[in-house]
Amino acid sequence: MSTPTAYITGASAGFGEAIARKLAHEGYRLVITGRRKERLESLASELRSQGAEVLVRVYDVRHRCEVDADFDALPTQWRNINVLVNNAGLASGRESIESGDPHDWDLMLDTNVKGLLYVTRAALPMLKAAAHADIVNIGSIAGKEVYPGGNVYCASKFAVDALTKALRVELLGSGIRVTQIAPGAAHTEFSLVRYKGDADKAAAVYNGFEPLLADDIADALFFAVSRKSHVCINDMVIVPTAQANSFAIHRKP
Ligand code: NDP
Ligand code: 8X3
Repeated sequence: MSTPTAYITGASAGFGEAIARKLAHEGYRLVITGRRKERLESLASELRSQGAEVLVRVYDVRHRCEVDADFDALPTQWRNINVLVNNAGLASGRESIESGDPHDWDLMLDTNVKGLLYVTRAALPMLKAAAHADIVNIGSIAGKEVYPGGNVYCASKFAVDALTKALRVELLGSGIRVTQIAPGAAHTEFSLVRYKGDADKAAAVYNGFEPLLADDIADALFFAVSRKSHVCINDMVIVPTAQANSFAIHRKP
């Protein structure tokens, strides 16, 4: 069998970076994408030095023309994608709808929902051409239950949940498995981005309990994509032991 190829969006940090490391370690070729070129190049150099084949693509998932142009320009030897990981995403702000900033809403909906759609649409012909393929969408516990101040971010992740189910119906019979991983609180750059660089606010999110780490999600993703081809893991909701749902976290004083 030829070496499998994974295409990972948002690989310059957090889950995407950990997933790239895990899949490289497991022998995958990787296409890693994001907006921060230096970070992607540095990760690619590290993984190449360990023997992995890695291609870096730099674009913004919010811009459909950029996404389409980048997929059109993918070199022939990189078009045999077996695993698409739709991971690029963010939260921006945590205000009520009444006091929220519509720019934050646009950013979240354009990235988390429309970006995922643009990338999936562009990748589908390649996934369909593969003997075995997986689409793994990174949703969230926020896509299962809303929490105070979560409003638009939660809506964007409810949309990821719906789109995952829609794809599974549409791709039935194609052999493409569609999986959602819905993590709870995980210590990445997520909160730093949500609170716009306020490191104290970001750190406080993880006070008093042990959050998930990006590696926990990378391990779960590898478990899903490495099942026998007749087994599809539809949905994995993964939370820290100290978290019961999207708003109940047990914090030690
Ligand atoms: P990070 O902030 O650490 O990483 C986010 C990644 O997304 C970065 O690589 C970033 O790359 C990329 N990204 C963001 N916007 C864009 C864009 N417009 N175009 C291309 N790439 C983009 O956060 P996480 O790793 O935690 O987040 C990854 C996913 O996991 C997100 O979808 C998030 O909603 C979800 N999630 C996170 C949880 C958590 O608690 N951490 C829990 C549940 C779900 P760059 O800036 O270089 O473009
Ligand atoms: C990120 C997890 O609970 O902060 O999706 O929204 S949460």
